[in-house]
Amino acid sequence: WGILFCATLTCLTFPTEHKVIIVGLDNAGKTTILYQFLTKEAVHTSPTIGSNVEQITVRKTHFLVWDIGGQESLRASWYSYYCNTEIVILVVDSTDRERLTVTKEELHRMLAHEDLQNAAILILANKQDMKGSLTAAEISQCLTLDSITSHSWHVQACCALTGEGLPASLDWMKSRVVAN
Ligand SMILES: Nc1nc2c(ncn2[C@@H]2O[C@H](COP(=O)(O)OP(=O)(O)O)[C@@H](O)[C@H]2O)c(=O)[nH]1
Ligand SMILES: [Mg+2]
Repeated sequence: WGILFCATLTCLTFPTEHKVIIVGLDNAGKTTILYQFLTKEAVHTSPTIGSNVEQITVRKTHFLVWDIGGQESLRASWYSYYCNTEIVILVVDSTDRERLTVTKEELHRMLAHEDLQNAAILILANKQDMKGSLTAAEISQCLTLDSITSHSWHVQACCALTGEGLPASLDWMKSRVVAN
C-alpha cells in the first residue's frame, strides 16, 4: 500500500510531460510560435542563442517545448535535444524558397536519427500572411513528405503573428501523444 500511495502521489505531483522540440532554420518563426502557443500574442524576438523552454498545457496534456536556435553553427547540436522527444515541430518560412532544400536535408537527417525513431513530425508552413508564400501543399512537395513512411507526420499552414493555424497544431500534437 505504501508503494501504491507513493506512486499515486508522484503521479499527482509530476503529471506526465511530453517532450517537444521546435526546429527549423533561423528566422523561420520558431520563437514567435513558442510564445504564441503560450501567450496567444506576438512577441518581439531576437535570434535565439542556445534555447528557450516553456511548458504548454492543452486540456490537461502537458508539453515541455524546447525552441532551439537554427543558425547553421547551432544546427550541428540539434541532436543533443533529441533524446525522449515525442514530437518534432519543424518550422518553415514559406517565403524562403532558396533555403527549402537545406530544410529538406535537415528534415531527412533528423528522420534517420535513432533517438527520433518514435517521434511524430509536425511541419508548420509559417508566414502564410506574406505575399508569395508557398502553400502547405507546395511545402509538402518540396520537402518530399509523401516519401516519409517511417514516422507519423502532418503539415499545417500557419501565421505566427496572428496565431492562425496554431490551435489546430496543438490539437494534432495532443492527438499524437494520447494515441501512444
Ligand atoms: N510576416 C510574418 N512574420 C513572421 C511570422 N512569424 C515570424 N515572423 C517574423 O520573422 C522573424 C523571425 O522570427 P523568430 O521567431 O525570431 O524566428 P526564429 O529564428 O525561427 O526563432 C521575426 O521578425 C518575426 O516577427 C509570420 O507568420 N508572419
Ligand atoms: Mg528563435
